Amino acid sequence: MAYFYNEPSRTFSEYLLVPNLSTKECMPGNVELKTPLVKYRVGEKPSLQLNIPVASAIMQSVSDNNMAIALAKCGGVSFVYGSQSIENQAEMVRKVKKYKAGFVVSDSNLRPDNTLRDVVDIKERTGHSTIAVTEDGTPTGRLVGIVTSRDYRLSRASLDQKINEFMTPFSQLIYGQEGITLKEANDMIWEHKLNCLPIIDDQQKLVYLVFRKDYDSHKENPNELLDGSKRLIVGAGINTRDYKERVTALVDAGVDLVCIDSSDGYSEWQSDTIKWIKENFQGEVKVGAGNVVDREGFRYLVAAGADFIKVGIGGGSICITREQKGIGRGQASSVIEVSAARDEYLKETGIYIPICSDGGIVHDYHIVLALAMGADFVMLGRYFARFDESPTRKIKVGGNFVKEYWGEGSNRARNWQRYDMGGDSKLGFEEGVDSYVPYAGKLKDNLDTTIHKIKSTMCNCGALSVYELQQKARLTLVSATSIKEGGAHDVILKDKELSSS
Ligand code: RVP
Repeated sequence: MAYFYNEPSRTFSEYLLVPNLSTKECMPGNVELKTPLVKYRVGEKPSLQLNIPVASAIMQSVSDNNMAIALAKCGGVSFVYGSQSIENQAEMVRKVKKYKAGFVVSDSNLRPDNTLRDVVDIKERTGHSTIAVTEDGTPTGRLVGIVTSRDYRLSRASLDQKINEFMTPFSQLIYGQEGITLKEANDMIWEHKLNCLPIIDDQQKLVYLVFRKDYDSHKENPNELLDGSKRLIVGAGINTRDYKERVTALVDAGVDLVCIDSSDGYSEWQSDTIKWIKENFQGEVKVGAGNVVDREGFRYLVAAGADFIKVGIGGGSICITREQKGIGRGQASSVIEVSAARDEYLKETGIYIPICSDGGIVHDYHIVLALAMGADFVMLGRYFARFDESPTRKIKVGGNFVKEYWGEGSNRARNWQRYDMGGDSKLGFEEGVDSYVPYAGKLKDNLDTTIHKIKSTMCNCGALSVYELQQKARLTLVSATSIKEGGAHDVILKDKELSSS
């Protein structure tokens, strides 16, 4: 007879934290959010840790090089999406590893024979008003000039005017030579009253741009997640098909860790993939695996050698796997069972395997719940898709700004490897939707608030670290009535009253 679980499958919103004594030390400023990212033996230090317990999802609409840079600057990690060519993905990883705070690879580039119309278009697309003019229009081509809004007046000029007629030509530019330090670049910016300093190599090829504002922002990121060579840490998604070529290229590009991206990770394909990576790249790259939702799945992937385990099936905001296939499990139940399996494994072996709760974070407090239930960090898609740094378009719908957000199992992403069971690919079906999420501005502004909320809740629980929270938290199930009364209730909200009058 089939096995039946005694408990229903539960999600985060069905739980609340019961406060513990908050001692006077319990202030958000004293809370430490450092958390392990990969397995380690107790008594030793994990070789990779996060400074804040968040990762961005392995998705086309979430994690590219820009997201990875923005999130690592705040102390978290991105997994650059794997549903693209190996070359493109490796290039994105390379850009993150090459990134030097304050030194930006120019993302708005044109050729001298382009027109003012192209300038207007690119400005609209990227929101940036400094355009590098290179011979071939690439970010690293030979620099021939710069265009900023000071160089043209839209009201006067013809849109067909060629860039070389109005740009500031190279002969009149102040520039820095490759190898210059950020301090030296900044001194030049101040001395010459510049907004932007191009950095070129000895063949006059553009390498970076340094902006006046970036120097200040560097000082604002004390949590930056850096490797031993002070480069930002970055992850990448892989699949169980082309992993040999993909992992080789990603390691060459400098990736710190990879994660097998699959909706159901309890499979022999994942085991083979992990073993191959361990045999060929031991010591060079760490590998996470998943997703699983129970003890058996956890133990299977750990036995294969996984460095962390990702938990969750069907809980993602854009995910319709449960509807389409009837598989999955409530995210809270999954995290609770897998964390217990991790603790059991720790007792047996002295080895700690970090757990990532992936998908289904609707409110900021769900992150604290996931950590309290035993997760070491969480992975979010919808949350990050809303920000300027996500790779999708920002558009206006019904008077409001939104960003696009689509699932890896949607027809738009066509990431069939993530759902692949080795069957007839012509019979594939969607497991994700294409959607919009409300636009929310800059990543850092939002994440700072979220982190502050997490720390505040931890203080209520009397916990000054993730580990302490995991040990001390007291969780209670909430009744349906109690959920209803959890929000504002029995009052007339002012904005509702106004909108109906
Ligand atoms: P969310 O944060 O709730 O938006 O969930 C993001 C997670 O959803 C991803 O990390 C991934 O595990 C899952 N996902 C991505 N695509 C799809 C799909 O198309 N079904 N699901």
